[in-house]
Amino acid sequence: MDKKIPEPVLSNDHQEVTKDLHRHFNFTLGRFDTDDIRGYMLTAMALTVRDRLMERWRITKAHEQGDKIRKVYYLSLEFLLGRSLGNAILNLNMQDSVRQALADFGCTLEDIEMEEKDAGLGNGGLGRLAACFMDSCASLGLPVIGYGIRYEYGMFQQSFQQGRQIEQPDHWLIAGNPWEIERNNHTRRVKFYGRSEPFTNDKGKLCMRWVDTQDVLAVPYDMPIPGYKNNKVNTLRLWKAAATEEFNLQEFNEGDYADAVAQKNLAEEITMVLYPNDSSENGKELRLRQQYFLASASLQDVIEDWIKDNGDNFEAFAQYNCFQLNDTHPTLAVAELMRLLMDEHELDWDKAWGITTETMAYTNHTLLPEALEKWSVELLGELLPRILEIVYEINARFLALVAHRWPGDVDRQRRMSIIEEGTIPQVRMAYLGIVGSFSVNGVAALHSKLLTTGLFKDFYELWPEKFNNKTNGVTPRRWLAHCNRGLGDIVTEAIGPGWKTDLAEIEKIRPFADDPEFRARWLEVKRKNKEALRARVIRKCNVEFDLDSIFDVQVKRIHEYKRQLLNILHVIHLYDRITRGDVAGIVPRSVLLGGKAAPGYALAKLIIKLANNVSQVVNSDVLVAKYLRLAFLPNYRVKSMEVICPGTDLSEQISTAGKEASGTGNMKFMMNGALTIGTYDGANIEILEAVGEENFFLFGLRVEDIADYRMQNQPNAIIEQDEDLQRVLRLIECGHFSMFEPGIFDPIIQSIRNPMDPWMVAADFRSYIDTQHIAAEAFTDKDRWARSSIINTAASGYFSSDRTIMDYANEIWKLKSCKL
Ligand code: CJW
Repeated sequence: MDKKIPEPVLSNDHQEVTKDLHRHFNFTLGRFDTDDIRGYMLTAMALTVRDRLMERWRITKAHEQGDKIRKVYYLSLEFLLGRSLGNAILNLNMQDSVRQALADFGCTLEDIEMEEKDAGLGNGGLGRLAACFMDSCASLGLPVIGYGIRYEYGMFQQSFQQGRQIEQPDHWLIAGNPWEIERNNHTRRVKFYGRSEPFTNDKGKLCMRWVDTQDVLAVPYDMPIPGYKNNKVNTLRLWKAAATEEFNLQEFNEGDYADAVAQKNLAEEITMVLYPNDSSENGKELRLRQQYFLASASLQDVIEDWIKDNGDNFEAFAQYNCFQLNDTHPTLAVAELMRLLMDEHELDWDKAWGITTETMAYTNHTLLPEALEKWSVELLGELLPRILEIVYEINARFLALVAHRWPGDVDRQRRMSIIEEGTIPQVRMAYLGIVGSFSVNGVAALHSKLLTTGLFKDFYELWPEKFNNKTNGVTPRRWLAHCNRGLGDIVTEAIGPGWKTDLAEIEKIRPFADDPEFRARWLEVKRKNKEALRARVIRKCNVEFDLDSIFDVQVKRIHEYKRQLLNILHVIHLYDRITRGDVAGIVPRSVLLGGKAAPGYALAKLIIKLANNVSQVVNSDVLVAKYLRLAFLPNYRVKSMEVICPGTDLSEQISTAGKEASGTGNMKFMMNGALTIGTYDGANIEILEAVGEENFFLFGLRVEDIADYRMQNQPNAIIEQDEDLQRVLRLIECGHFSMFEPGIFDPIIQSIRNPMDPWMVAADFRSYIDTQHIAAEAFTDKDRWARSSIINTAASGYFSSDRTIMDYANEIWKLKSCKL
C-alpha cells in the first residue's frame, strides 16, 4: 500500500533554532524581559526541540498506520526518565545549533539543563531499566509503546536533618511539563468495587457483568521518546486518574456539595503519588488500585485500537499484539484481558485464554521474598470482584492441569496454587504472571538460573520452554555519549562513532589499552570528570575530596542486601588504622555513598544515619584527612548519576550473593571506565567474565557457599577471630559515632551479630577488607589502572540495552524493526 509519509521540514540549523527559540520565549511563553530568564529559556528550548520531535512523531505514526504491524506494549508502574532535554538534543543531533542559539541569549546549555527537573517516576533499577528500554526501542526502530502512570508526585526528595533522612514531596509538574501532550480524546473508563452478576445476553448466552461500580477516568498524557538520529519517535503513554463527569450528580443535587467533591478526590488520588518501596514493604490498597488502573486503561486502549480496524474479530489479535509485564506490578493484566475479551467482547473462555497466554510475557526482577507481591483475596474481592472471580477460574483450570500431570501430588498442587491458602488467603501475583504468560524471564544469567532451580522450580518442570534469560543493559546514549562527552569523544576519535548505535564496536578500543599516549588522554578525561564530581560533592555535602585519591562510590537504594553497611565498616576500619598510626600501604581514598531508604524501612534509615555520623567524625579529623574522606550525597537520582559514573574510579557492587537480581548501576560504571569491586552476584558475574579476573576485584561467598554456610553462620565466632572487625564494632558499640545519642546503632550491631543474619555481613568482612586493599594497591600503578579502565569500557558492549532489547525482540516478541 502506498502511504503518504510526511517529511521533516523544520531545520536544525543555528538560525532556524534561534528564530524558534525567540518565538517560543516571546510568544508562547510571553516573556520579554531578560532578567531571570533561565527557567523560561529552558521551556522555550524544550518547545523548540519538541517541535522537531512532533514532526518525527507524526512520521513514525504515519509509518505504523494502514498496513498491520505487530506491536509490543511495555507495561510498567515505573518509568524513571530523568531529564529529557539533553537526551533529545543528542538524539536529534542538535547540540551545535542549540549551543549557538543559547549563546545569543548569554546562556550555556549547561545553565538551562540545570533547571530541568528529573521525571522521577520510579524507585531505582526497575524503573530506570524501563526508561533505557524505551530509548533502545526507539533507536532500533521497534514499534514498542510504553504504558505507565503519570504520578503527580514522583520519588520523594531526600534531605538530612542531624544525619537522618527527611522525605519531601516531589512536585515535579509544578512548573509544567513541556514534554507531555494530553490526549483527552483517548480517555478510558476503569471500574472499581460493585459486584459481578450473571445475565443472559440477547443471543441467549449466559454471560457475566460487573455492575454498581465506581468508575474512574484514565486520561492519557503522551511523552515522545526520540530514537537516536533515525527520525523515529515512539510513545510513552502515562495515565492520569480523573473523576467521571457525572460524578455523584445525585449528591450534588441533594446539596451535599462537599461530599461530592471529596468523592472526586478519591478518584484522583489513584495517580497522586509513586510508592517509594523498592523491593520492600508492600500491600497497600491504593497501590493495588494503581496497578489495576494501569492494566485496565492500557488494555482497553489497545483493544479499542484493534477494534477500529478489525471490529470484534480477535482471530489475529495475538499475531499483532504482545504485552511485556515489568515484574508482577501490572500482572492483573492477565485477568483483565480475560475480562475484556469475555465480558465486553463476548469471546468464550478458551478463545480468550488462548489469546491471553499468547500475548502476555512476564519479567521477574527479584527473588527477595518481601518483594514478591501477594494481594489478599478479601481486598481483591472487594475492590475488583469480577477480577477475583476470573483469577479463581484461572487457578481452578490450572490446578486441574497440575493434577493431570502429577496425579495424586496434592502437595505440589498446594505449592503451585495461585491462591495461597492460610488464615489470610492471598493471590500470588508471580504465579498468575507465569500461568498467564508464554514467556517468563529473569534479568541476569545467575538470577534466571536461580528462578528455575529455586523460586519457580515447579513451574519450570511443567513448562521449561517458557523460561528464559534476558540480561539487563543500559543505553549507551545517555550513559556514555551524553553523560561523558570527554570519554565519548576520544573513543569516537579512535574507532569512529559506530559504538553509539552498536556498542559491540566499542571492543575495538581494547588494543588502545596498550597505547601509552591513549592511556594518558584517558586519564586526563577521567581527571576532568573527577573534578566535576568533586565540585558537586563540595556543593552538596561540603566535603572536599582529594583529586588524587581513589574515588570509591556506592550509589543505589539503601537496602540490607546491598550491604552499604559492609562499605561503612570498611571506612571505619581504615579510620581506625589511620588514627592508630598504622598507615603503611594505605592509599588515599574518597568514599561516596548515595541513595534513598524507603520511608518505612527503619534499619535502612539507620544505616544512613550511621554513614552520616561516621562521615562527620572522619572528615573532621585533620590527621585522617590526608588518607580518607566520606560523603553521603543527598537526594541521589538519575541526574546525579550522570555526573557520578564518569568520575568514579572504583564501583561498589557488594550485595550478598544471590540477592541482587542483576543491577544496572554496575553497567553504567564499567561503561565509563570504573573498575568494580564486587561479589559473585547478578550481572557482576557477566561483567567479570567480559573484563577478565585481572580487571575486576572479586570477593565474598558465592550462592552455593551461602546455602551451606547459613546453617552454621556464627558471626560472633568470626568477630572473635578477627581483630579488625572487633575493633570496628567496638568503635560503633562504644558510641564513638554517636556521642550524644548512646546506643542508637544497637540494632545495626545486633543485625551483624545475629546468627540468622541473611546478609552475611560478618562472614564477608575479611574477604572484602583484603580485596579493598588489593584494589588500593592496584590504583597506585597508574598505568595498570588506566589499562584496566580502558578494558572495562571496551568490554561493556554486551551491557547495552540495545543488545538486551534485540534479545527481547528476537526471542520473546518476534518483532521486526520498522526501518525508516
Ligand atoms: O530491578 C532491576 C535489577 C535489580 C533489582 C530491581 C528490582 O533489584 O537488581 O537490576 C532491573 O531489573 N526492583 C524491584 N524488584 N527488583 C522492585 C521495585 C519496586 C517495587 C518492588 C520491587 C515496588 C513495590 C514492591 C516491589 C511496591 O509495592 O511499591
